[in-house]
Parts: sequence; structure tokens; C-alpha cells
Amino acid sequence: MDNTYEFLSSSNIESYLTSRPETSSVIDSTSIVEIKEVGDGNLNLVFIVKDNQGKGIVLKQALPYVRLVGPSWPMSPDRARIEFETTVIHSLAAKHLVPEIYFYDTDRFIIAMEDLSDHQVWRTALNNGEINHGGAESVGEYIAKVTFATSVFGAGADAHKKGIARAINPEICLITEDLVFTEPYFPGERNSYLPANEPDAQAIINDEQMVLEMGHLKFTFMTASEALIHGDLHTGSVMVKSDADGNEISTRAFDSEFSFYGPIAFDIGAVFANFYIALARSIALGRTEHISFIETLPTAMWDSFENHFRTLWPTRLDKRVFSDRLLDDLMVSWKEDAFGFASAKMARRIVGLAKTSDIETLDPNVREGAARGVLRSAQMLIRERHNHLSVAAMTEKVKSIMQEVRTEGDDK
Ligand code: SR1
Ligand code: MG
Repeated sequence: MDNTYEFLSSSNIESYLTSRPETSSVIDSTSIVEIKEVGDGNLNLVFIVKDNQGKGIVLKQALPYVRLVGPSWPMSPDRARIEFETTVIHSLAAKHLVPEIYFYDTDRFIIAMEDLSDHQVWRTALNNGEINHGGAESVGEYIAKVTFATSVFGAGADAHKKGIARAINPEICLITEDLVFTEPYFPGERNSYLPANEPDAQAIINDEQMVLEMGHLKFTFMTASEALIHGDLHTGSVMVKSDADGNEISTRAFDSEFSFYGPIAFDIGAVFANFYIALARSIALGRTEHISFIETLPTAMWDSFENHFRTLWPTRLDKRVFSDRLLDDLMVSWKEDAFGFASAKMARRIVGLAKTSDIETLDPNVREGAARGVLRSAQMLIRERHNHLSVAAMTEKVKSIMQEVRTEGDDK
């Protein structure tokens, strides 16, 4: 693969857009007034470009290395193709829940897509203590619709197998296999945390049951090609737009470069984890009303996922042994695995590489308790996941742990 392609910059974007006539109805490349680089820093370059009429476009370019670390960690830019293809495939099942794609540049690994700058990244909104009704339900709907459509149930055996071959994404999957399922349990130079959290990090390393469960979950992640999942569905991969009362106008899942045919419960667990991390922040900051809002989100998302998947179930292509009882069993095992994947995702965001602003922007005295709450909740989830508790009951347990280990800041 040629990794010597030209990178986008504010000085070449205007001429680049002029060379792509398919964007002429989206933005006027001769009257560009603003170019902002907004990549969150982990992997890619992301530019929002605006013309003098206020029309905009997003250009996202994959670099041939991991941006967070630099050229010493090479990474195939083919992940941009995966994101482009997945977004298009997902749009066939849930058009209103993903950004519109205008083109994919195969030579320079650039995706041109809808400008959603009238939305907010959901993590930012949650960090600010905002309430966005309907977002969790839409994320559940997105997971249900795209996973049903790309599973053997919605796509059939032949298309499902061909899809697996097309979407194979080994380098990116290895990031998750290492960072999410392995490194938090084996001290290494990519792990970091506050000195005060050293005993908490040590506790998960010494937690034999947790390490064994990570083995089971990693094996499932690496082998269960159930559907074309998003692969990195955290609250930074969701944009929300709400009215003045916090009611949903639009919700979009984006940034699916970690997509591959994997376990459906992985996406669900990623969302649970990020709601729980947002809950830890709100508890740390003593935001009573926001805590009450966030604790409703896991159930709202799960119920929406289950209802939408059950609604699609009668349309499955082969009903012979894929019975209604099978669906009931799948729901039980997906919920169990989702809590396991949530546990893995929570621990990695505290101990491993690539953390979350929810926790990292807290004052260290307060962060200590929030980080401890996330790690102890992860240990609880991994044990309780087999006990068939409701999502609400699990969330209540998470909240109790986080409240119990909360630490006070200097100014409190
Ligand atoms: C080196 S990439 C680090 C993380 O960024 C992405 O958002 C994924 O979560 C990945 O694990
Ligand atoms: Mg990302």
C-alpha cells in the first residue's frame, strides 16, 4: 500500500475541493471562509470546512500511523475504506442515524461527509451536564437495525460471509485486542493512572476472575462474526442535536473505522461503559439532576435495541431453526456479554492508553474517586453479568459503588 500520499492541510483544502466536482452542490469551494481541524487526536485528521453561505463539509483523512503516538506506530490507512463502506452499509439500514457520505478518495484515504457541526459530540454535552432526551433510544435503534441487517438473519448466509471477507480489519482489531482486553491486566509502558489509583489498578491485575473473564470476552471478540458492528461506539462517536428542552432533534453514530464483523454485544457494552463513565463524572461533581438523567440511559438504550431487534425478527430470511425461542436466548446472552464488554471498556479507559475527557478533566482529588468507582464497577459487572439482573438493577449497583468511593476536591 502506498503510504506517501499528500496529507490535507488548511492550505490545500480549497484546491482539493475544487478538484472534486461531486461536492459542488454541498459547498462552494471558491468561497471558503473557515477551515477547522477537529480530530480528537487518536488516529486521523478531521477538517470542518465552511463557505461564505454557511454551508459546510467534513473531510476526514486517515494517516498511515496512529496520530496519538506518531509515526513510530504505523497503521494502514485502509481503515478509511472500512469506515466509508460501513457508513454506507449502515445507512441502508438506518439512514437517519449516520452521517451522509459524499465520496471516498481511494488514493488519499479521504472521506467527505456531512457537516454535523449543528450537533454536539455527546461526550462533550454529557461532560457539560446537559440533558439530551432520546439519544439513548436512537443509539439502541441504530445498533439493532445495522446489526440485524448485516447478520445472517437479515442478510442471509452468502452475503454475511462475503461481508466478513470485505470488512476484515486485522490491524484495527488488534488495537482493541491489546488495549481493551489485555494491557490493563499486564503492567506495561502504555498504562498510566494517578499514583493514588495504584492500588485500584493493582486490584484488577490481581483479580483472577476478571482476567479469566477477559479471556472469554477477548475470544468472543476475535471469533464471533455476528454482524457488521461499529466497533468503537463510545459517546465520542455519537453526535446529538436537541431542542431548548433537551428533546431529540437528531442523533448520529459516526467514526466507524473500527468496524468489522464482530459480536453484537460489543457495541452495546461500549455504550453501557461510556454511560457509566459519564455517571462517574456526574457523581464526582455532585450533579444530582444529571445523575438521575444518566442512570436512565443504559435501560433506555437496551430496551430500544431489544424492541427494534424484536420488531425486525419476523423478517429474518430463514425461519427454520432460527425460532422465537432462539431470539429469547440470544437476548439473554447478548445482555450478559454486553455487561462483560462494558467492564472491559471501563477498565481500559482508566488504566490503559487513550482515556476519556469525562474523567481526565476532573481535578485530581475528585478524579481519584471517579477512577476508583469506574474500576470497582468494572469488577462488579464482570461478576454479576451471569446473574440475569435487569439493566436498571446493574446500573443501580454501579451508582452505589461510585457514590461509596467518591472523593472530595479541595474546594468542597
Ligand atoms: C490507538 S487508538 C486508541 C483508541 O482510540 C479509539 O477511539 C479506540 O477506542 C482506540 O482504542
Ligand atoms: Mg474514534
